[in-house]
Amino acid sequence: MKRTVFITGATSGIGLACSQRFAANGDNLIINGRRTNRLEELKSSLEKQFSVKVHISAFDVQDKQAVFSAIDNAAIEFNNVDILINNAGLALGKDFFEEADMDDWETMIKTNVNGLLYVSRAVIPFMIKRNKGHIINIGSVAGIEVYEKGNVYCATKFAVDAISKSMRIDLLRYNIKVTAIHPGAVETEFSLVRFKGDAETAGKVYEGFTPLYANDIAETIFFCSSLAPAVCINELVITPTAQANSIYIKRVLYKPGLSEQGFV
Ligand code: NDP
Ligand code: 8X3
Repeated sequence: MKRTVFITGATSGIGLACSQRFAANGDNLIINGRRTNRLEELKSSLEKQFSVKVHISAFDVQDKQAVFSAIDNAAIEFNNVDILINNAGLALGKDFFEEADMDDWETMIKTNVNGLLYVSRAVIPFMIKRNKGHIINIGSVAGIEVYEKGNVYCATKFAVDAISKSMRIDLLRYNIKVTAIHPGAVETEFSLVRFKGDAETAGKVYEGFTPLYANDIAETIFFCSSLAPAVCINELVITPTAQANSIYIKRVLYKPGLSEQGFV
């Protein structure tokens, strides 16, 4: 059956892969992000390829007013929303607590926590009206164990975990499913954003092991969204086989200057 799926952060990485996976299933989409050129290209390619309807809802999730006015002004599209994928998010910097840039902290909190809250509050009334819906929040292994220099990024993902758990309780009476997906290392634009365009440092994050790719997460999210109405996956942690948790990754490094093999 065709569903309507609202995906935040659809211009790249996991959100982009979800857009492609759900469209391939024949689902109609509402896609969000700030880079409107990418949203327009995505809309036109998905509509052409899969004959689905794609509505663009471009806004910055940090901006409460923009979130509510974009969603309220497109009530016709949002009326039918079956699945909300709260994916928009980012890390900025990886620094010791006392050295980290406090503007980076604020941007992460405003995006990963406030943004998820605003979007959810704007969309949930449409689900309540239909007495059904599925909210899928993208957390992280960083929201399960903290790691050195992860401080505030980890805190935002711990918040996503807590918000998901409390949404699940509070929305029980409306028959709304809440799933939290906690990925490990996924090679996307995530590290390029985190290291502010430094491609060499970003590349090192995925060196010496096979990471997850955005499609792996999209496939997992799609699976969670396709179960019987009475079945909900509450939480799911997914890592590369070479990653045990947010701290331990088995890397085999052969590069000059990184000649030792083994765990890093
Ligand atoms: P990408 O950088 O590839 O994608 C991030 C997406 O979020 C982009 O589409 C970006 O769109 C959007 N976004 C960022 N800030 C905002 C904003 N203020 N308003 C609207 N959209 C925004 O990274 P990933 O795909 O890897 O990340 C997706 C989610 O997965 C994030 O929540 C991340 O924390 C989480 N995650 C990622 C992991 C990884 O290893 N990659 C592991 C665990 C979790 P635009 O710039 O156009 O606004
Ligand atoms: C992204 C994964 O380990 O870089 O959430 O924090 S990690």
